Amino acid sequence: QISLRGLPEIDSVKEVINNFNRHLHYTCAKDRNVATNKDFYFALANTIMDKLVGKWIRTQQSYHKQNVKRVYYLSLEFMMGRTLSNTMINLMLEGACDEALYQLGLDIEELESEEPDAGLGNGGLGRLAACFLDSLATLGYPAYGYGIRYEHGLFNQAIINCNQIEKPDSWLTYGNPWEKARPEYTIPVKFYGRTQKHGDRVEWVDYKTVIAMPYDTPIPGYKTNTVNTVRLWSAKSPKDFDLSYFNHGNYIEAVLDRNIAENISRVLYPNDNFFEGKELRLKQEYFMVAATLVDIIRRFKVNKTVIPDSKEELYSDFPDKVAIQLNDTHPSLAVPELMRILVDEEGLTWDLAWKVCKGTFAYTNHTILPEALERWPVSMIEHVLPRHLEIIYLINHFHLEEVRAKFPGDHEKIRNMSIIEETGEKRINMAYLSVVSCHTVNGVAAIHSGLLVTSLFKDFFELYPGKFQNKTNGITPRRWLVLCNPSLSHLITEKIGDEWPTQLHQLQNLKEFVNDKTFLQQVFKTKQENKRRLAQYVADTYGITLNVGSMFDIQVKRIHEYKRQTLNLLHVITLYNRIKSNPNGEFVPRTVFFGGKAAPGYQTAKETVSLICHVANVINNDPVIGDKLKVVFLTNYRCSLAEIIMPAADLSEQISLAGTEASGTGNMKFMLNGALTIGTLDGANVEMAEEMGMENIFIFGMKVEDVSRLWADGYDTRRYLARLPELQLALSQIRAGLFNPAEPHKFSDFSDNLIANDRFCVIADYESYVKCQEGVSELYMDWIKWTEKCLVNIASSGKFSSDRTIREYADEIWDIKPVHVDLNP
Ligand code: 26R
Repeated sequence: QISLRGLPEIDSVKEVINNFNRHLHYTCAKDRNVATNKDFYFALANTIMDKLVGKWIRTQQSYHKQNVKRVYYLSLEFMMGRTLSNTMINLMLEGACDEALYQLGLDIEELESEEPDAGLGNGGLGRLAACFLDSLATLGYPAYGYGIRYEHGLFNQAIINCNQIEKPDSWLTYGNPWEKARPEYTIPVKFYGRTQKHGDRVEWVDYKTVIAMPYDTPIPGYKTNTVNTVRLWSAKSPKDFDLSYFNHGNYIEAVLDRNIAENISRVLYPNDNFFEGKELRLKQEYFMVAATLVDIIRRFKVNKTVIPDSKEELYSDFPDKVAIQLNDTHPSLAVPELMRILVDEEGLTWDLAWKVCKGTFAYTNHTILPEALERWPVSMIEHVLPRHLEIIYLINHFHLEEVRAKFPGDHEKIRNMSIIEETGEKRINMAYLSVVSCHTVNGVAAIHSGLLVTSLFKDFFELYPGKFQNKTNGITPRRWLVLCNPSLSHLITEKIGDEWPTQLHQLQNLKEFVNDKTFLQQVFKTKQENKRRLAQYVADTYGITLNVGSMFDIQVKRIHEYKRQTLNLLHVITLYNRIKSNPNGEFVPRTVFFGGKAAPGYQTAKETVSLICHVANVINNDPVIGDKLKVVFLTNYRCSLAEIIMPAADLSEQISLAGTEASGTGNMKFMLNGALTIGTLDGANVEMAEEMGMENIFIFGMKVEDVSRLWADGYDTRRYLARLPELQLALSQIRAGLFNPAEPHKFSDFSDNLIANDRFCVIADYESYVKCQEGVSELYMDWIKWTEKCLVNIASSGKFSSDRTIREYADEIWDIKPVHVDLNP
């Protein structure tokens, strides 16, 4: 029998048991009488970690010996989720561990659930970084992730009286068995001060120093010897943090004050798609980038075998050995920082330093929402990073010379393309800085990359047409199918063999079974089992009993107006009203799930969460509704919860306004797990539809062109409302407080604002959405036809493996090759 879990050979089971007992005793210092599940988790985690280190060391040795070009993925966010089960799967230790824990009388799933998520990210961008690390290691690419070791990741969400409450996430409280501190590689990072000119050399003086301490986490590939590294920096106060205190003999004060410097890595900013120009955030970005570049240059120099005659010669092949990918503009200070190191510290000419930078950096854009673009006030950069401001001005100076040469006399264009914005408070446009400084700029889905060159970077596309590329996002099929959906994985493996987790296009081979009724039945049964698991979670967590026969209709993602959770909710209210006005009519039962965090400062998003919870309470407790309709808000949506949700979905909601969602990656996770999608022609939905065919997806609403036309012609929501009585009713019910009679005015403004200022065209797309949902319900009545389409969805999802994405980056942007790691060279 073919299995993905790895065979539980007797020797390896014994080894796991011995090491487990050893760690329980020596590492946890506990015996079986007093050990808790946490201890058992740590004993198992340490056992698994031991199995990694040999491969980890060998991999790093191979990169060094073969002196290969490396890629550095710089990101302010890595949303890794849990590590234990992923590591067991990638090392093929699952079978042995299952058996060992069984023999020890322990429940492995219970231990797995002791692990806190490493939630060092907000959403799509951070999770993408984590999927990329998995693919880079699986494909054997010499790669490093670099980021910040936030003491507190994304906040935990609680719902109290229908309102979101944020609680700090303290993922490190019990210690992190997956990381190794490297105090020997500590790096000083400078802030503040001023510059001093010595002829044409510039010196940065009177600065303050913070120490960056690296923590390494191994990233094992799936069934390979490759184990890469993600290195996260933690801020430490220098020993002589504030000399003035020590000098005044105020020893205690001086030691207490060390906390201030260490605040840099204290907490992840919880804004998703909203730029807030906070000084601490700027310091985080520079802290990460400065420490990382010292590390990269150190490793570059260590790999030099012949001592070069000059600095020019030393750095001439830097771009042949180093590729640096900027995950959005958040790490884009790496550009002026590398210029500063090369020019001020290494004494290279500006021109040569600039050539090195352009050959090294590439930039990925993840959003075109204007409020999300980083535009740092010049005054703040001047204060925190005085030398970098001068360098940015110089970069802009040479850039504008080029623009003038290309568009002589076009002053408007020159103003528009300046990296320095001069209207209002002077600001640095970090996206423009990145486009100018990088050799390649990419979007994350075809439609998004198209919009980059026709709108956000239109003028830059004229200047450098060859610079722009598309790299459609992907997800790792290991976590998002093998790990989270073992029963479906098993079913697939029985049909098409066990190579699909690394050759996801092979899922195409499932298409020959679309008419195999027994197989469809098995797929259907698997979905039912996964739905039962989610229903059990909902019963345990909220005491709500769900009808597993109902359609599980799910929207999980950050709460944002552009993602239009409100559109979904208006549909829910419409269904509610339809049942109420015709209680004995035919109705396809649905359970509508919402999940996602609202940024703590984003009022409208928080109101959306609240409204969803109020509507849920009313609907779930209305005896007329029964189990025809239920609404569940899944609190604290995160990686580990997504792993339960994705396999259990019938319908995936991907309903952003066309042109606003850069790609989406949740959409791909649902598709891979056999949900059907209702969505707009936005982000990667477009390519999903292409892969599966329009007959296998529910597409509704305006296209990008329609949206442009709507605004050009003047969008008036009242014209839509006038002919949509059901929408009018829903909005007036929200306005009048039908869902929250205790506080009837709570959502009046929410409702009024939607009508007065519908920036994301919820009202314009409502009719098309509701009609489309009727088609969904009709299809759901026929389980065979429904499951056929699910199967086509799964079979068509091969393109969305992050392995495909990473190969494209490697070949078309980074120019790096896989490295074979030999364990016994
Ligand atoms: C604080 C501010 C600067 C900020 C802005 C935007 C912080 C975080 C973000 C998150 C954005 C960039 C993000 O996550 N974008 C998402 O990237 C995913 C991966 O490419 C896409 O799938 C998704 O469509 C996009 O919204």
